[in-house]
Amino acid sequence: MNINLVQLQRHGDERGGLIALEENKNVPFNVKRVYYLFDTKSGVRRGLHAHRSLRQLVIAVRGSCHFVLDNGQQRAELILNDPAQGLLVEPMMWREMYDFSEDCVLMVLADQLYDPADYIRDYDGFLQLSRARAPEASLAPEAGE
Ligand code: T46
Repeated sequence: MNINLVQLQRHGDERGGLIALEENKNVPFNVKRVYYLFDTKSGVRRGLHAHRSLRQLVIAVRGSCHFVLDNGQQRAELILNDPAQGLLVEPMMWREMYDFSEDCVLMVLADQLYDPADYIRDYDGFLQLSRARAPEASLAPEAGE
């Protein structure tokens, strides 16, 4: 499964670091909303949903967490721990985050305002919708078959 990581340029100097985020430049969409997750308690799993149409760029600006992505056919996992790296999360991607470090601040840029109706919080429902949207992908033979 393709994991889309955006490498962000560090502009820091001897005084410290600085990274700039600009819509439709290093952020590949119009930014309508920014939010951040912090003070996540030990042992907590967050996310556990997909979005119907939301695009997001997720950056661990401090600390680290594990990030699971699932497109309905494949699951991939990575550790976010670099403020110079953004994870692009496309629509119809199930996501789960866990193992947050105590100091973790996960900043998320989104291309839409908050809309609870955009969330799919039931995994079986997500799988059904994902197969209905891309039936050919779920039936496609593996390369070489
Ligand atoms: C996502 C992952 C990475 C708002 O009122 N406005 C907002 O913009 C957001 C994102 C949330 N909320 C409220 C809704 C809940 O009462 O904040 C509370 C916590 O939200 P949620 O349980 O959805 O948080 P996470 O950490 O499970 O998921 C969040 C985002 O919701 C989600 O879009 O991709 O972070």
